[in-house]
Parts: sequence; C-alpha cells; structure tokens
Amino acid sequence: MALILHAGKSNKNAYKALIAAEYAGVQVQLAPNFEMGVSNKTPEFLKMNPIGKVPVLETPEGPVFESNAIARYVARVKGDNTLYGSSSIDYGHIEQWIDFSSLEIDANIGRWFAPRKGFGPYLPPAEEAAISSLKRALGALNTHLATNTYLVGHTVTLADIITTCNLYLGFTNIMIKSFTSEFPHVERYFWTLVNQPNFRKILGQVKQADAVPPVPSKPAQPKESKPKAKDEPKKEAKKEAKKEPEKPKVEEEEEEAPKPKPKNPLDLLPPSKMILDEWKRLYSNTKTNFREVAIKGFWDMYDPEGYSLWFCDYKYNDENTVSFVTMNKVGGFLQRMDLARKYAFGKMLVIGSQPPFKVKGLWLFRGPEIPKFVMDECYDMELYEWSKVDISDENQKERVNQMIEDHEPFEGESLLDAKCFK
Ligand SMILES: N[C@@H](CCC(=O)N[C@@H](CS)C(=O)NCC(=O)O)C(=O)O
Repeated sequence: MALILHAGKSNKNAYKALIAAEYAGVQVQLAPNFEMGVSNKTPEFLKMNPIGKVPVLETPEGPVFESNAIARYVARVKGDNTLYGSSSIDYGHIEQWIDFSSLEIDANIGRWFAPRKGFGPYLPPAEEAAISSLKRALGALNTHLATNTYLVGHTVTLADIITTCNLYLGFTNIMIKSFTSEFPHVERYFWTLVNQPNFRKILGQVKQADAVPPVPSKPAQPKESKPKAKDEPKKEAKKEAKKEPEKPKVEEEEEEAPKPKPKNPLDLLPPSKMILDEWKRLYSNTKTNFREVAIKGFWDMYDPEGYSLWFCDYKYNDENTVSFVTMNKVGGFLQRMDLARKYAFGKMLVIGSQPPFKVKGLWLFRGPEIPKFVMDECYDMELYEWSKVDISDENQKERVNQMIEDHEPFEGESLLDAKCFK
C-alpha cells in the first residue's frame, strides 16, 4: 500500500521523499487535491503536524513530519538499499551532509530568497549576510566535489537527494549563472544529479533562474529602527539601498516596457558559403562510405572564414569513474547546448574501456571564435579546455575526421559512447 505524502506538487521538501522513494522502490503518493493554506489548516492535518507545516507523511504506524525525517523514513522502510551507505562512517558522513545542506545551504538560500518574495522583511544587511554564508557553504561543497562525484562513496545516497533538492530551490529561483559559476563542481554535481532518471521523474526538466527576483517595491523597515524624527526613515532607506549587495541588473529593467529581442550577433556575420543544415543533413543521411561521402563533403563545404573548429577536453576526467554518470554528464551538456543549435555542430566522445573515462569533443561554431553567448550561458563550457583546430595541420585534420566518424580505436582506446549535437 502506498504511503501518502501531504504536500503540493511543487514542494522541494516533498521532492526529497519522492526521489528517495524512487531509489528505494517504496510507493509514495501525493495526497489528492492537496491545497496549500487550506488542507494543512484542517483539524485532521493539525493532528498529524500541530504547526500545520508541510510535508507530512502518513504511514501505517502514524504520521511523520519534517521533510528530512520523512525522507529518512522512506529510505529505511524497506532497508534493502544503499541510500544510507554501507558502513558506520558512511552513515556519519551522510548525516553530516544532510545537516550541512539543511543548515548552511537551504537556510541561507531561504534567508536570501524569502524576503525578495515578500515573505518577511527585506533588509539589505541581512541579505548580505545570507549571501556571504551561502557562498562560504557552497565554497566548501565545491572543494569536496572537486574530487568526489557524489557526497559519500560512489553512488547516490540520501545526502545527495536532500542536498540536490535544497540546491534545486536556489538554482531554479535565485542562484543565477553568474552566481553559480564561481562553484563549477557544485554546478556539475547539480546538473548531473537532476538529470539522473530517478530525479528527473520527479523534478522534470530543470531550468536555472535567469534573473534574481527584484527587491519588493516597498522594503520593510525593521521594527527596532522606527524613526524618532520625521525625516529619518528616508535617509535610512537611502543608505540601505546604497549598501545593497549583488543588486540584480534586471530589477530596473523589469519595470520598463519589453524591448524587442536583439539579434544574435552571429546573424550579422557576413554570409557564409557553408550552410550548416546542409552539413547536418549530409552527416545524418550518410550510411555507407562515410569517409568518402560525409568527411569529404565536410571539407568541401567547410568555410574557415565563416566557421571555426574546436577541440575540447574535459578538465576533470579523474571524476569520470562511473560509465553511466559520465555519459549522462555529456548528455546534459548537449541538452544545454540547445541554445546554439542554429550555430553549431558537435561530436562528443567518451573514451576508454575502464574508468576513469576521458571525454573529448569536436565542435564547429559559426564565426571565428566560440560564440560569447554560448560561453556565458552554458556552464559546461568552463569544464573543458578548448583549443582551436589548425586546419593547415594534417594531423589535426585527421583527428577531426576521426571524431566526426567515431573512429575506433580513438587515440589507441575504444569508445564507450559517441554523441552528436546537430
Ligand atoms: N523544516 C520543515 C519546513 C517545512 C515548511 O516550512 N513548510 C512550508 C512549505 S515549504 C509550510 O508548510 N509553510 C506553511 C506555514 O508555515 O504555515 C521541513 O523540512 O519539512
């Protein structure tokens, strides 16, 4: 019989238990017709959680409240999984990261986000303190993840589930790319985890926030700083506005009428004789004699004035210890490159028969450089070393050919996977 979880459909605290349930093979169902602010105020609900907060899990042995406790219960109810690791020290570390992500990450994201959404007073120094504590925590997490794929051991544990759900709130609401790019290992970790099938089933496709929510139009004043003299509050408000940290540029813009979308600068480049779609069609339709037809066709079409070719090499190959995680990581990269589909073609190879696997790729971009918007908007770009292909060098040209045709062996090794972006 399924356990009943009382929560709305988009509650990141409920996601913890729902994802844990997927890993643990436990049936958990959201209570039908749950309505936040109504269902959690009824006498029946208050019997389950006297302070009326969600989520609450109904079990045959009685209710459990507090989302971490619920997720722990779900992870353990059958007791035949590794969500809690396989030794006492794993268990200790899993609990350590659960507390860390709840107290140092989730709490500070909440202190930053909630006042901007109008839940509680907006106080610039408090926001500054929350952001600074959050950065300290993300810095520590980033250092740990520089040499670890998961928080504990070599598989997903409850610590990853709870940490990812906590990061999810930040990534989807307030931690925009320019903020998270300071923590590349956290970014890699987050996108890898949310793209695991058991996470994806619950979270769907995750999209990073592209703007920090603006400051509420009437910032609340702290009760203690109530003005004595008539003209003091204005001065205070002005001073605080000056001190405001990380003021999002979007704030002022959001008030204005929408501007027409500027053209992508790549559309303003001089026309090229190379038609990218023609190359993509040739690549897709060539089933035999690939060298003679597709590769030859590529070089016949290639326009070094209008396009450039780039090799990329993953900087953290030592982390690629699990084949499916490595392949998912590359899959995630290609999904995020969707924004460049009109201007790029790519091949990504996962190389080797044993871990750690190497990830290398070849990209064709419109224009003489890697487009700036790709660098700015696709965080994966920073995870690779990029070098421009010198097409006057026959060895480099041959390497391009081998990457396009998934040549095996590649640089003496077999291919675990080859993905194409077209
Ligand atoms: N520490 C609790 C936090 C629960 C919580 O704050 N829930 C919010 C919704 S996400 C809520 O029920 N708010 C309604 C209220 O405060 O009355 C947990 O992890 O379950």
